[in-house]
Amino acid sequence: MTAKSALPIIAALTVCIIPLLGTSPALAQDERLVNGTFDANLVGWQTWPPGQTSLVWEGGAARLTIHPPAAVGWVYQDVAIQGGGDYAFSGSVRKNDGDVAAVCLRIRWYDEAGNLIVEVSSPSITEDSDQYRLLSTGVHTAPKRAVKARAMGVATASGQGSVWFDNLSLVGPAPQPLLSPSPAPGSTANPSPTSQDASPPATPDPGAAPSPPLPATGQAPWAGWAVPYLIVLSVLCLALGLWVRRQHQPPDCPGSVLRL
Ligand SMILES: [Ca+2]
Repeated sequence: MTAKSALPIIAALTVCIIPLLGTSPALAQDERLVNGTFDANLVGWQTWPPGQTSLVWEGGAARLTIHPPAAVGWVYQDVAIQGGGDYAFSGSVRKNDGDVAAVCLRIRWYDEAGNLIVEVSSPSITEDSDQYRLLSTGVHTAPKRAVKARAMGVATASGQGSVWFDNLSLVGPAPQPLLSPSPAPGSTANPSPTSQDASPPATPDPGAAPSPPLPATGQAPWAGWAVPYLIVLSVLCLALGLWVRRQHQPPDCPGSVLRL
């Protein structure tokens, strides 16, 4: 193979390999709340109890007011979470109202049936100040059977009182899609030699283009198809190079030996 004919192959490999090397898995940790910074509105947030709490957007923050006879109220947002994942809830709180006794942040974990499993809270702020102060629950592991978290800013009041929240953030993993059930330990100690895969692949759609196999945990996402793909591409480019070379060669003399 001459250097000239090898150029298309080198170019093709470069074009294919560089994007593959740039492939990286998505980060597992992410912000789970919507509009926790209250930049322009209160979208995504609700209050409890209805009729005895109100929420007003005020200067890029959320002002929660508790109205008697309620003595406790909260602003909250529900989000889907991954059971067993680690989550941290934090935010800035401004408590400068003598009718508000205390304010804190809280996570409540719920199971698939909507039952409250357990809750965790940050320390409480009880002293008044005109400044925003940071509160955090710290990192907590969601119960294994939890599917939903309720991120709450909670205040207790002795009259009608207001408290302000901003930069609320619940950081943790997104819920993972359900995987096919794995066989019970010991049930497939001696798998049948005729069975190559316990979980048959999904029925292929004859009109759909073939998709690359899903990567296993810890395996590069392109490892399954990159090598055969590059081999086929290399063969095609080699054939193209030979064909171009042949087009620019004088015809072989009768009786000459075919040279590659
Ligand atoms: Ca804000």
